Amino acid sequence: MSGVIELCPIADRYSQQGFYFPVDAVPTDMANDAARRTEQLMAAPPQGLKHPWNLKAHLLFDWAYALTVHPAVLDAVEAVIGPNILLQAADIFAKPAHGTKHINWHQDANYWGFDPFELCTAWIALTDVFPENGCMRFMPGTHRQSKIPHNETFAADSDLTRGQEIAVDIDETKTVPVILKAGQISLHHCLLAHASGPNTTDGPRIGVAVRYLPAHVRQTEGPPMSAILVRGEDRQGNFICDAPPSRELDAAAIASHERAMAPHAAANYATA
Ligand SMILES: O=C(O)CCC(=O)C(=O)O
Repeated sequence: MSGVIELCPIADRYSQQGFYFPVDAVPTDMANDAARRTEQLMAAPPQGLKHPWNLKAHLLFDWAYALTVHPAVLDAVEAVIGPNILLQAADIFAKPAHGTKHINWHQDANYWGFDPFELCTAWIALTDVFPENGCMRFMPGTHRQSKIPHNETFAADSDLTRGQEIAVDIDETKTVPVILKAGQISLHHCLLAHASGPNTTDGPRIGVAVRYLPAHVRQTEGPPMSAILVRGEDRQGNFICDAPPSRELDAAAIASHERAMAPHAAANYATA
């Protein structure tokens, strides 16, 4: 025995830097199909929903749920948060060609109260993503700080529900662009500072930010969140259970989306 402890490279880098990428996760044809469906939704959003279709989209669309439970995605998530995994949300972030929408520097956990802060986002690229089309950028190591104060700008061209942004300057020269091919994922910690710029290219930039929690995490503030056990066991039962959709936008799926989203509407879904 050498006495050297072998750390999993994903877990090791995630714990040092607060993120890991790229991981080859979802087959390209599955990513392409989900991108095509998202483009259709952008062109003709579903009518009659009480809450935004792109947030907690895994409750409305069976193809979105299928992405969140793909074994290669869950294997990568398990490497950083352990074997008992709850799916809290799958939020679709789609930037049309030549758009001004962008995302200011923020921490996901700004509005979330968790004990411990162990929520991990797997961001699934449905198109290739790179700086020109507004890929995410990460600030390494910021997950080691606690919450950083944020200002709320409510800017019309922000893709965050309250236009929130970190209230201190970020040294852009130290940031890392999250360049991914369609079907690859990045993982990031809920306290990691991250942002993304506008899409200046001729094609759309589309990804799904899937939020996973280890089952031992407790919610400590905010309206109640709900989740689905997607791997392992949930001995704590800390979250209300959501139901996965059996058919896209059927009555049960819409009811389940409404139940999960309603408590968060007053906060512009920032707490969802
Ligand atoms: O899709 C983006 O550009 C940003 C997504 C994001 O902020 C997140 O996943 O937390």
